[in-house]
Amino acid sequence: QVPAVRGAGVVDDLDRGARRVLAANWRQCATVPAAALYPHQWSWDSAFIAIGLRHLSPARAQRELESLLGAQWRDGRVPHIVFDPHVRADAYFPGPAFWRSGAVPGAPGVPTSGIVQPPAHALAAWSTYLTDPATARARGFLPRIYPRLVRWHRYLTTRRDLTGSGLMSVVHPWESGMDNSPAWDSPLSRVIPVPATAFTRRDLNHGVAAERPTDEDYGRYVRLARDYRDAGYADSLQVHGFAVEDPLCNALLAAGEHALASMAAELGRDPQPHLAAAARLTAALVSTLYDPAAGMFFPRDAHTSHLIRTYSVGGLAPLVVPDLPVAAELVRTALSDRFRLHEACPLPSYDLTAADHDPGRYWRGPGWINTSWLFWHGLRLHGETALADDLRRRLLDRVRTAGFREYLDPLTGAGHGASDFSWTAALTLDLLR
Ligand code: 9WN
Repeated sequence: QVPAVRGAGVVDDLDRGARRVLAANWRQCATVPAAALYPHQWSWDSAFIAIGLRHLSPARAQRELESLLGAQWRDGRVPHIVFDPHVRADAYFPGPAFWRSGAVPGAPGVPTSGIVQPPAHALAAWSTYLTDPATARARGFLPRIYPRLVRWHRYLTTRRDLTGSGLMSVVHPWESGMDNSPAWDSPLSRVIPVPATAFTRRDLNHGVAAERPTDEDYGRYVRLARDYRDAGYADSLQVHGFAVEDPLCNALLAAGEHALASMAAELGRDPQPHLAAAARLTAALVSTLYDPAAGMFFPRDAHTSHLIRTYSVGGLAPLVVPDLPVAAELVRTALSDRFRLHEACPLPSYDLTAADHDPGRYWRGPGWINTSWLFWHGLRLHGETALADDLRRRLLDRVRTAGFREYLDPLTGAGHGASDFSWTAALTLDLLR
């Protein structure tokens, strides 16, 4: 039964609507983020999708994560895209022919990209387990997933610690999950774009140019990905023209170590190494990326060691870290004019007071449900129940009015980007619980 949808996308029954989206976007063993624009499996999308799917079908949520982790490389990296070989080669750029994972020793049989995305997976796996431990035990979910998650985190904390700070670096804007965030403008300015004639974008077949990254952005993305590929996906500052210690990724790693500790205890193993890793990451996050005067976390350029003082929603993400010593300060910043937590919804991806805030263009202003969900999760974790409940109510209202869009204008609520976007539907299901 398709729920009644009126006008621009009003959804009368959020629960049924979300289930419809997730059913339509399911492919054998994983969910695509959006049928036309993103027709393969994406890494951090699958983590958020599992968080919603667990209410619908715990077994399917487990399969979502197992299929992604099944494409893990021998060095521990979990690729940002696992390609569906049945999908037309020209459906998405850059596709398997660009990444050439098949030529890399230690890459899986299925074609994948060679870069990563924010590590939300341990958090998702533990939440999935907790929803239905009996099904998880019957399927052997934890024994299967835990060792892979451990190797994934080890890759990030060792090979991706490019400066010795104890923090991981992202080496491509796509790795941050916030591709064209203004936070990347300064480190990207050193990267010479390949000419737009050297590649064919496919995203513009399905998305409006004014809501997507520019051709110049893409020229830089292609340059960085090509250089990484041609270096055999080796990790070192010499190889990476762009390398940034990102608060969002490092916060998810720290929160993920707490989740791994719970999994270890459940499996009868010692949780202590994970708790120690979480404490180390939290300390490094605060001492290296937190600016007390601003009450904000900023990314750090690994090449120059300078903080990038741009207010992006990624700098609020450390609220997901249990025991974060500066949680109250971060909530204050979210309530300030830059993010207007009390009224803007979803939480803007970028500073509302910045002259170049663009409420319709991707990660340069619009609000996204996943980063808002992370902040909501963090508010609950730190005892900010009233703020959390208020944010949850307003997020659901926004989705009810705009539909399951990819991103929304944080002040008007107008929908942008893809429709029937999977993590919007999945996280709506979670917020409804
Ligand atoms: C590149 C799938 C992904 C999300 C990212 C979002 C967007 C891809 C693209 O879509 O990125 O990975 O083609 O623009 O920025 O966060 O995971 O939904």
